[in-house]
Amino acid sequence: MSRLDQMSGELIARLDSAPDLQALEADRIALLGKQGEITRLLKTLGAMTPEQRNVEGPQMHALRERVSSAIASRKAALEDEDLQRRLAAETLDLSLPVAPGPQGSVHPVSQVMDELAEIFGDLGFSVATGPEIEDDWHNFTALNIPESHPARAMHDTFYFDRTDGSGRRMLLRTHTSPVQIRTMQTQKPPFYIIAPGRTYRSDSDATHTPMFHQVEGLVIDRGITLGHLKWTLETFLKAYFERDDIVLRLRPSYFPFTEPSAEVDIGYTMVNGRRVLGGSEGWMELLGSGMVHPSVLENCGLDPDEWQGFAFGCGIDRLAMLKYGMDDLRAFFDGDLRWLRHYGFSALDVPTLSGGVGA
Ligand code: 2U9
Repeated sequence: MSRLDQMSGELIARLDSAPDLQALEADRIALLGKQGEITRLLKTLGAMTPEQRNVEGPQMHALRERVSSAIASRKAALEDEDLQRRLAAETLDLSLPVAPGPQGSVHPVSQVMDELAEIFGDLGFSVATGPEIEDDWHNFTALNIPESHPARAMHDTFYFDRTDGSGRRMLLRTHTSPVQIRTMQTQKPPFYIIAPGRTYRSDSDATHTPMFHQVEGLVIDRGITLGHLKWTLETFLKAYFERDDIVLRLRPSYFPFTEPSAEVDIGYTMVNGRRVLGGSEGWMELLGSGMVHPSVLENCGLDPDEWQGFAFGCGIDRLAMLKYGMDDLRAFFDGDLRWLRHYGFSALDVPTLSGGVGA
């Protein structure tokens, strides 16, 4: 084997195992650079006899060719290894679409409102709505709460400075009851309605926010009794909490707009130290209710001897907390996307019981 053949074998082996691109470049300069080993070798051709040059020349050029192609292929292999390493380590996928998907979700309060409309819809009720800015006649007087009545103070009302055209004080409604008053004034009985919506009271702590959501129900028909009230609430709560063992307890109470009035407690059972709705080991206050006061019917132009009815009222935020296990009312209004994502429902879901979201 000639001296150049031996040199070629050693150089190719060294280049093929160059550990990285930097070492390969250093080798390239040391061999093919201006002062490189092979460059200097080629320069010796000038001092040779023509016969010698005819023999050595092709061998030296062949050596240079083999070395530079070995460098090129090792360089390609090292660059490919580098790319594979970077691809494996990079977490940013540049092939993803730029526009993100929908960011919002259905708020639990909206979800519960839709569930209420769905369940009561099945029972023959329709949803009634009305203004959030009300006058004191529709919010109080018509509901048997006259000017001097202590219940007005109890409601911590937000009043406006202005009165309406007929001298009535304007306010933010403290309950959704004025919706039912307006319905009774403008439509004909019988009525089977629920009135969900925003209500306002000047009150703020862990369990009260100045704006909260209420649902009230009203049934006006002939021959309506407390029995219809209890059955309706039981049927609603069994569907809402998706449990057949819901038990209710009616406790005597007082509201100016109902007579008799009753607080409704829902029974719970202790399971592993937690209260689970259903059964009757303990009781939790859930909503208020009663038979519509004859004076309220009269105020709306109905004859109490012909028409009777029941009504109930409940905080929607409380209904949501109980069903979905939330513990702080204030989080409902913080606008914290993490909370909303945790408890909210996908923007594209159909947020009704029949759509299966609550199941
Ligand atoms: C008309 C006649 C009667 C609605 C009723 C309650 C009892 C009640 C509270 C529950 C918790 C409000 O959100 S809360 O603070 N409501 O206890 N509401 S009966 O009675 C009516 C409504 C309209 C015409």
